[in-house]
Amino acid sequence: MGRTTHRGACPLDCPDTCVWQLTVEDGRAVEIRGDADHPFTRGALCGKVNRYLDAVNGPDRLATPMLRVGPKGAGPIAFRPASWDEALQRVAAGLTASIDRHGPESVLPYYFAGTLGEVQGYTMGQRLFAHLGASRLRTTICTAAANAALGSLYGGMVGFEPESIVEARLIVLWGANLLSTHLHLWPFVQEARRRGAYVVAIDPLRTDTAGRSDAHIAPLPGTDGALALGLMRHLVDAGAVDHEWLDAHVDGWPALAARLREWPVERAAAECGLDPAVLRDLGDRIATTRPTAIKVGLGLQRHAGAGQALRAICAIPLVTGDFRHPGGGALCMTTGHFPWGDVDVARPPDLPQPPARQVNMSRLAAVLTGEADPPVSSLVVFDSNPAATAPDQTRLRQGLLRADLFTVVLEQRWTDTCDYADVVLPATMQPEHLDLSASYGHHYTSLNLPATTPPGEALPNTEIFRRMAAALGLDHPRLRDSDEEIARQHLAGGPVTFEELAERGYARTTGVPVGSAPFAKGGFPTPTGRARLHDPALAAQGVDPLVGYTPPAEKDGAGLVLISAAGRFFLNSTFASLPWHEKKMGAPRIHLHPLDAGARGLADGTPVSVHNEHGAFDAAVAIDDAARPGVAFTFKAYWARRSPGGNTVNAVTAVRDTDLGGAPTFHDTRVELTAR
Ligand SMILES: Nc1nc2c(c(=O)[nH]1)N[C@H]1C(S)=C(S)[C@@H](COP(=O)(O)OP(=O)(O)OC[C@H]3O[C@@H](n4cnc5c(=O)[nH]c(N)nc54)[C@H](O)[C@@H]3O)O[C@H]1N2
Ligand SMILES: Nc1nc2c(c(=O)[nH]1)N[C@H]1C(S)=C(S)[C@@H](COP(=O)(O)OP(=O)(O)OC[C@H]3O[C@@H](n4cnc5c(=O)[nH]c(N)nc54)[C@H](O)[C@@H]3O)O[C@H]1N2
Ligand code: SF4
Ligand SMILES: [Mo]
Repeated sequence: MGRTTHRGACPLDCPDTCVWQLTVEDGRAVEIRGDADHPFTRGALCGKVNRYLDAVNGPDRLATPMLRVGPKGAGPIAFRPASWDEALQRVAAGLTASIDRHGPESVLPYYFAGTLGEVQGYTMGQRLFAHLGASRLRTTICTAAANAALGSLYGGMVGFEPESIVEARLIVLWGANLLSTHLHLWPFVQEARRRGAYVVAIDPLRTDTAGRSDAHIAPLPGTDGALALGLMRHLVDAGAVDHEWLDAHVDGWPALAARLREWPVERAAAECGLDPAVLRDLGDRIATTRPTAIKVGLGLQRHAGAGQALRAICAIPLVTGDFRHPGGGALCMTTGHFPWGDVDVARPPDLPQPPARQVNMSRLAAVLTGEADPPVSSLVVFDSNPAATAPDQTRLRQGLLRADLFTVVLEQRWTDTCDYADVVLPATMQPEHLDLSASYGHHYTSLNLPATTPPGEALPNTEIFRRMAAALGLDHPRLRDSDEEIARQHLAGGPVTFEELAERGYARTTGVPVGSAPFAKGGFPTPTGRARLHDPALAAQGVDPLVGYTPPAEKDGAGLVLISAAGRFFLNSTFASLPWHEKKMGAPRIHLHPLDAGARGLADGTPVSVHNEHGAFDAAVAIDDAARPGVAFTFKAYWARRSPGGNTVNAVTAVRDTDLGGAPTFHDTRVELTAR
């Protein structure tokens, strides 16, 4: 067959959505490189995806369906291989038994962003389960607080155009560790610096990104709302409010201005554990620098007060009028700029869908252990590994071990979650299937066409759900659409055709040009086009309608605050079982400031149990002054089955909703340590 090169897109849950060049020999991928033409990829992938072919060609790829024949939780030894026919019969029988016993809402699909693609991501799964009348999943695990906050403030997940950050003169990286999690934005930040920009990182930890910024401010975790209020108060005192722009494009300023009278800089600084001079200095810079760009990370929202924090941070540029300028304003994610509403494709209006309850994915541990009525008695997991990534792991495991729970897992390799399955179905990886990828960090869409042969009998998610529908006796045409048809449905009415994407690989699809200021003249995607500092609709949800501050739930708790941030060589729990990636990350460690280690008599390398009322996990102490005193950190999404003690950091995280959006509060966690 010879050697061919194929353009494809990285499917991982990362804002960069890189385009790659894949070299294929005899149906097998042999080389992967970043596409040199793509304006955001610029010829380089990240370290972890440079080794993506370890995952694609790994000897541990699932190649046949597997049926459980032994106890739950025992791992692959409790399974035997089966044909697709037998496996699908078992799935149909399991789901049907559940429906007969407790009704269709007893079936819960559980999925997230293992692949971000519009086709393999969730479309066919959502169609099948919505048609069945299964419980609807609220996909809250990552960005729900930010979605709700920005949906209220700006009318959607929109912000400044990211490549235009080169125009900014002050860049605030607010809880955003670009060097680990948004690598391809960093060169644009560096370009801005060459043009004279000053870069400030706001993060309780001195991350690599913070260490390489011009200044680093380390507030107490979960206090960003107070910090933002204090900064806005300083802007008022400094006479830096852009009244003309505010009056023209924003609702609610008089009410917020009144609230800011209660937030002198000293109060805000005390709440954040900062010297007031630090706030004043940043406030002065913001007051006098146009354009200022505030790049807001995702991790900072994993606190009880996330909704108010995101609203308050993203209110700052409304007060300064920064959206007037290219590269000015705030940006969390770019998703709201894309012209396609996924909803009609994932849940087509012509497909009958009985009304069904919603289930919050972040509450899975509670849902499986009694919170749901009728109970969830069937769980179908795809594109996700909740046994490693969902909060309250010990309770979740009790739920997954329930004898009366029927669990199906679609996976590429044997994860923690597979241990608790009744049926494991082998899924394809990106080089083997068709997908269409928008982005949450830039403005391009890319098409990924199959280029290699999948291992054994692995199938795309879409095909697995098409066959599952048939096995359940469902034959609506929307449950039979091909992958290409689904991609075309997503593209319908948009600015680029399937053929154009097949030819060029990617296209800019938002209608927002590089170097533009999309909200210079307002036009926010709210019904009135005005941004909302005060949003009466929130009051109906029991939420403060005015931008404000919700303190951390664990504010007065004992012990250390524990942040479990993104690790550079894993992507959530993806890659965490591959030898190269695992070696790069090292065994689980808990990083402590020297003062906190000293106070506990712990030396570097001491094995400890990290524990609280929810559970415990094992790690080795790393003495590290990158941690703020009182704040410890580790990395998220190691696998439990590969961790010492068999638990991960999620054994100490709680099932608890944020103030807005029903998102989880992973970093709003207190722990104590005991030497083992
Ligand atoms: N290499 C790699 N890249 C990834 C991921 C990965 O696992 N690995 N995960 C992907 C996913 S799913 C996501 S959602 C994104 C996450 O992308 P980021 O938001 O950049 O990542 P996090 O590490 O979760 O959090 C960012 C920073 O927020 C800080 N932080 C925590 N609490 C607070 C707080 O209260 N205030 C402030 N100001 N900062 C705080 C953390 O210390 C951390 O340095 O990255 C994506 N990219
Ligand atoms: N303690 C702590 N926990 C966290 C976080 C934190 O900051 N701290 N962050 C949270 C965040 S931001 C997120 S987004 C979640 C993510 O948590 P998850 O959604 O569980 O993400 P991953 O761990 O990457 O698991 C994705 C799985 O999907 C599989 N997969 C990929 N593509 C496909 C496909 O095409 N078909 C099928 N069937 N499977 C596929 C991969 O093999 C992988 O096992 O974790 C959360 N968990
Ligand atoms: S994980 Fe992110 S940075 Fe790495 S290749 Fe994929 S899209 Fe690019
Ligand atoms: Mo995420």
